Parts: sequence; structure tokens; C-alpha cells
Amino acid sequence: MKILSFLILLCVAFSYALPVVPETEKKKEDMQFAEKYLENYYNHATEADPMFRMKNSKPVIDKLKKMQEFFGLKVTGELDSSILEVMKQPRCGMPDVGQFTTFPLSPKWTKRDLKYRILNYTPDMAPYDVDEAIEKAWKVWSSVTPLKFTRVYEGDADIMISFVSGSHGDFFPFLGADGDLAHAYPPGEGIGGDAHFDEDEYWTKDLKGINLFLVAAHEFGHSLGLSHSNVLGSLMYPVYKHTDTRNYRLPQDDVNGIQSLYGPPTSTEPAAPPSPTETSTTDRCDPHLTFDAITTLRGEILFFKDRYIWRKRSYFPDVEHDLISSFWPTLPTGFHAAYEIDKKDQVFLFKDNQYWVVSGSYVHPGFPRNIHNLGFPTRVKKIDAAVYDQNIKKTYFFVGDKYWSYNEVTESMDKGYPRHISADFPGIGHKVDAALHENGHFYFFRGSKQYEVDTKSKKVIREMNSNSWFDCK
Ligand code: TQI
Ligand code: ZN
Repeated sequence: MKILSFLILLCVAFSYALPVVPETEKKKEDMQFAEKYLENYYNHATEADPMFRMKNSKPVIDKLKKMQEFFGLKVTGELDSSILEVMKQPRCGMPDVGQFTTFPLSPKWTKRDLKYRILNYTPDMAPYDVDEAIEKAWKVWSSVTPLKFTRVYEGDADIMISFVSGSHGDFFPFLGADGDLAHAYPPGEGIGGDAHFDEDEYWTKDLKGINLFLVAAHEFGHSLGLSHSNVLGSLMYPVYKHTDTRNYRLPQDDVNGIQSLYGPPTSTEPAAPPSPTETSTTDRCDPHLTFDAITTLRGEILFFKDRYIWRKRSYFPDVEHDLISSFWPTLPTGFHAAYEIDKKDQVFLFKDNQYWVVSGSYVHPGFPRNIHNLGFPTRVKKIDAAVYDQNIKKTYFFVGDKYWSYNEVTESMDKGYPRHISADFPGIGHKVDAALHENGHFYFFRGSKQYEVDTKSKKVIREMNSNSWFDCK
């Protein structure tokens, strides 16, 4: 800050040396200069494009206000002498002083594991898209620091996120569409870290309104202890700028800023060697082999067992054995059920009362979700097996000695369920460990046994050993 004021002073001296011109002439000159300046330094393509411009934006005045705010001047939106001095700074070597800043006293979090909670949703966007934007915004920061952000759904979290309008219980009311888009508190107890988004803005996942991901990423920078930067194009630069959000990369200045507080990521520990009990059950030709879950994925069959997957491609005799973490490093292991909706390229993975959706190795944001979102009552704590029938677009979930039918089109549980497994699938027993839909048949696994079942009549066609899919003698 010292260097900055020094440069401003230098510029003041410089401007006093300008030849004296009549008052009105000078005003016109200044205005032209300012417009040119704003065009050069504060012109963001998207602000010029009416399709993408922020709601109610008055470009020149807005830019002036932003500039005044950034340089700690009185925010008038008017072209007064102090802002003119700042504008003349580039000639004084302004680009050299650009850098991130932190808040006074550099507050930061002392723990690495931070919890955030989304208290409510904006009606402007689908809740799923809000979850995704928020999660992506946290990833921006977690990918360059040792910080980890975990979502919680209840209780007090370090960072409480809400959509609010007008006066909302702190000292900084939102002024409707004209004022701030959002604000966030630097690290600390209570309100510290919390982020408020102005509900009077129009939030979007794309660039049609205000992009929630971009603003959230900026606000979370504040939540983590960064103040504004004067590096043009940095995330913490105090001007909203549309950027490609699909392959977003955090600018170097922001990386430097956040690493000055928390350091770079710690290299991930190599995975612990498998325990003896696990290795002893990893013989795929063991006739007593059992599975946790089975699904297809992009034409392969995946057999889940503890921390491992066997991958089997149709028509290939060989079977690959891999750690689950080599595909989904952020997911747990020991899944209980899995199924694929191949038309959507989505695989659902279940563990206890949670589930995740993946497409290949990509884990969809917003997960895990609770299985109760699928319509299960709270007494259901775990799903034994799941299988999707693409002909009727239904998924069967097996829980204990009963099963449920889920309509994937209406995304709701069918009426009249659960029903007894033995009543509708005679001959497969009372319980199921894993289920697979392949070659137009169902395969139900129970212990080391497997039943091939006709999808329509639900009758058993044949009985096999569980590992008949593997090339065993
Ligand atoms: N809200 C301001 C902001 O988050 C609040 C604020 C003003 C502030 N001065 C501050 C926060 C000083 C910390 C330190 O910056 S805002 C942008 C950007 C806003 C602005 O609504 O003006 C973004 C919110 F960068 F585009 F100008 C998000 Cl991304
Ligand atoms: Zn800011």
C-alpha cells in the first residue's frame, strides 16, 4: 500500500505540471482521457456485449466506481481529481506494483479441513447447479493448497453460504441489483468465512446472468483470507469479468496469494499396502469368491470387492485388477451396490446411505447424496444390490429380503414397493449381494452362487459360480 500511495503522489506532482487550460476545456479533455483509459484498462469484452452485461449496469460509471473502490477512494462514480490521478499512474510504472493482498493482520484458518454448508438456494438456478458451482469454486482453491473443503448438511459449519437480499442481519445490507453482488468475511469465528450472495441478482450457471461459480470462487478467496489484487485478470481483481468457466485455471497471482497463507498442496501419501485379509480374497479364481457390487460401465463389467475392482471386457478373456482409488481417488471404497444407465453414461455407486454418480472416472459434483433423496424411508440404511433394466427404464434396489422398483423417467419410487424378492424372483433366494444386467439377462449374486434370470418372466434360467465371468479353470 505504501508503494501505491507513493506512486499516486508522484502522479499528483506530474499532473500539476500540466499546462493550465480553461476549466471547461479541461473537463472535456479529462472526460475523453478517462473514457479512453477505461476503455483500455477496464474494458472487458463481456461488459461491452449486451448479451452478457450485468443487469442494470451503466458501464462508465460502474467502472469508475469499481476503480474508486479498489483504490480506496470515495465511491462517487464521478470523475473527480483523485481518480484522475490514479488513471495517470500507468505512466508512473503502475504495472510493476500489481499483486494480491491479504486483509489487515492476515487472518487465516488454522486448520486444513474446513466445513461448508449451503443454507438455502436461489430460485434462479436448479439446486444441483448451485451445488456444482459452489463445489467447483472450492476446488479452485483446494487444488493449489493443502486445504480440504467438506460439505455438511446441518449444524454449524466454518463457512455458511446463503442467498439473502436487502438487510440480512449483518452490517452490510445489499442494495438490490445496483449494489454488491455478494460479500464474504475473512477467516474467523462465527460470521468469519461466511459468504452471502445477493438474491436480487440473477444467478446463472452460464454467462447469461451473473455466473455463480466465478463470484463464489472470488468470495471464497475472501473467506480464506485474500483481499483484492490489482493484477488485471486475476480472480481477486475487483472487477467482474466473464471467463470460460469450463476449463477454469486459477491465475498465478491468486495462486501466489493463497499459497502465501497456506502453502502448496502436500503431496498425496502413497496408498497403504493391502491388508492380508484383502490380499487373500483377491484370487479371482477362488471358488468361494463373493462380490460387493457389480455394474457395467461403458461396455465393461466391473466387479467390486473391498478396495478393488475387476474389469472385464466382453469378448476379452483377460481380467484387470485395479484399486478403486486409481479410478476415483476422491471416493470411498467398499461399495455395496452399483448400476449403470448406459444411455446417460452414468454409473451410480452406493455405500451405506450415500450414493455418487460417475461418468467414467469423472465424479459428478453435488455427491454424495443421501439415498433418501431417491425415495427410501430413513429406516433403509444400506442397499445390497441394484440393477437397471433399460427396456422398461426401471431400477431394482435390493434391501434385505425385499426389493424396490424405481422409475428412472419420473425419478420416483414405484407405488406398491417394497415387495418380497422371493415373491417376484422365485429361485434366487431371499437376499442378493450384487446384480448385473448383461446380454439381455439379469444376473443375481449371492455368496459364491450366481443366477441367470430372464428379465421379463423373472424366472431362473441357470445357476453358476459367482466367478464364472473370469477365465478360470
Ligand atoms: N462485493 C465485494 C467483493 O466481494 C465486497 C467488497 C467490497 C470487499 N470491498 C471489499 C470484499 C474489500 C473484500 C475486500 O469484492 S462485490 C466482484 C468483482 C463483488 C465483486 O459484489 O462488489 C466479485 C463480488 F470482482 F467482480 F468485482 C464478487 Cl467477483
Ligand atoms: Zn472481492
